[in-house]
Amino acid sequence: MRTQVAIIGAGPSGLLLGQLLASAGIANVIIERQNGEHVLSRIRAGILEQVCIDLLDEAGVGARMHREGLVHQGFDLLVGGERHRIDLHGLTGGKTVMVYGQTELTRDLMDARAAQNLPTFYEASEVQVSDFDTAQPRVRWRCGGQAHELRCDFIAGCDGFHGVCRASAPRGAIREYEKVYPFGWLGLLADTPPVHHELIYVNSPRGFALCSQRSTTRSRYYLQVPLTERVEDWTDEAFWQELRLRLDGPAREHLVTGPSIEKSIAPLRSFVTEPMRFGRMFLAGDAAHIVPPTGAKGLNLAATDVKYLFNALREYYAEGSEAGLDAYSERALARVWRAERFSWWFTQLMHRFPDDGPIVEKFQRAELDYLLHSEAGLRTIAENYVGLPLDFGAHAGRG
Ligand code: FAS
Ligand code: PHB
Repeated sequence: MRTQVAIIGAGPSGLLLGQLLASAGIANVIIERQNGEHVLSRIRAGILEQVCIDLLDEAGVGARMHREGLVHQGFDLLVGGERHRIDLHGLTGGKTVMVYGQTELTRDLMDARAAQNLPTFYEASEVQVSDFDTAQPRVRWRCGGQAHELRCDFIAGCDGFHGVCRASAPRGAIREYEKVYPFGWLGLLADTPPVHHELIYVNSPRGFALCSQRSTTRSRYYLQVPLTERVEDWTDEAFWQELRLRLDGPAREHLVTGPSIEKSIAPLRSFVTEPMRFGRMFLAGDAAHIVPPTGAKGLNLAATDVKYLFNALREYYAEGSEAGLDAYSERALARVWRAERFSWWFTQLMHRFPDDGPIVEKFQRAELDYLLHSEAGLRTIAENYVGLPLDFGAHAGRG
């Protein structure tokens, strides 16, 4: 079997890249370890930046997102029992974000790929990538009891944090940066109306909490929990009880509880791989980097990686130029590190770090107090949250 681009992984990165390549007439095959239902069962991101929205439109899959997504012009920070609204729209010259679950976005991409009958192998096992240091990279896997081999021009490693592509990069050619946080997020999804029309990020003495949503009838909540916690130890009632203790009066009053339809604990880490290219293999999305979800950056970073990689591949096939491919890693990493920095900073600001001692708690409160009473402070939160412009820093030659 032969194709132009072999994509490993059918999460948002792989599916979005596949749609964009197909729209440009570039042949691609997706090889995915799980089945489609499993991919859709993972409850993850909820906030889309404009860059991600535009890319989904460019891929021709934005219709339902515009119909069902919720445009948000701000969010609340609840700190020391006081609510502060971050006016994204006012502080960023009119920018907003959209609430539209990653599950729905992935479903839209899966449906579009199936409608075009594009080659996709689900439930692939023993996936191996090789020869990406030659002009004929190779992918091998087993599916339905049969061995498969695919020759291609390029491999797109869209196989997430635990994938095979980054693991296959030559050890001497890769540098990894990692910070693991001393807590996780216990998430709960319920078919209950959201507690507020916008998100509420909470820094409470009992720990971080987040009140998010998927629609006007489906809510998503998170609680900071120690890494020792197990999801099976948390009944729905225990979750709601703890959430109430972290909220303020108005939120407690409006909170509608109900049975969970999903509950899980996600670990938090900052992680970056440098470079994001190894010969003719390119890493995109969680395969290359992970952010703590506090800044709602994970999915949005994956989208900008895909944008850079798609533009580079389109340029290669249309003009025979390798300029975009050669610039991919540096261009993507410049944006990745800015989002990593914001996600780390916002996590440090909004969570409790009991092991860091009372003075760090005082620093944290003083920083929040400054930020929330300063136009510059509010603007720095807002412009990073909506997503920095794609050419940010380029004028200053910082690339
Ligand atoms: P993904 O991990 O989504 O997809 C990779 C795909 O590759 C998977 O389908 C996997 O099955 C497949 N794969 C893996 N190994 C393979 C192999 N060897 N062969 C073939 N296929 C293979 N981001 C936010 O913005 N907000 C959030 O609240 C948030 N919560 C998260 C919670 C969790 C538990 C996790 C893990 C991530 C969360 N994220 C969040 C980040 C998340 O949304 C990612 O950024 C997003 O899924 C990135 O998409 P992909 O790069 O496609 O990676
Ligand atoms: C979510 O709705 O899952 C969500 C929203 C904002 C975040 C993280 C997760 O910062």
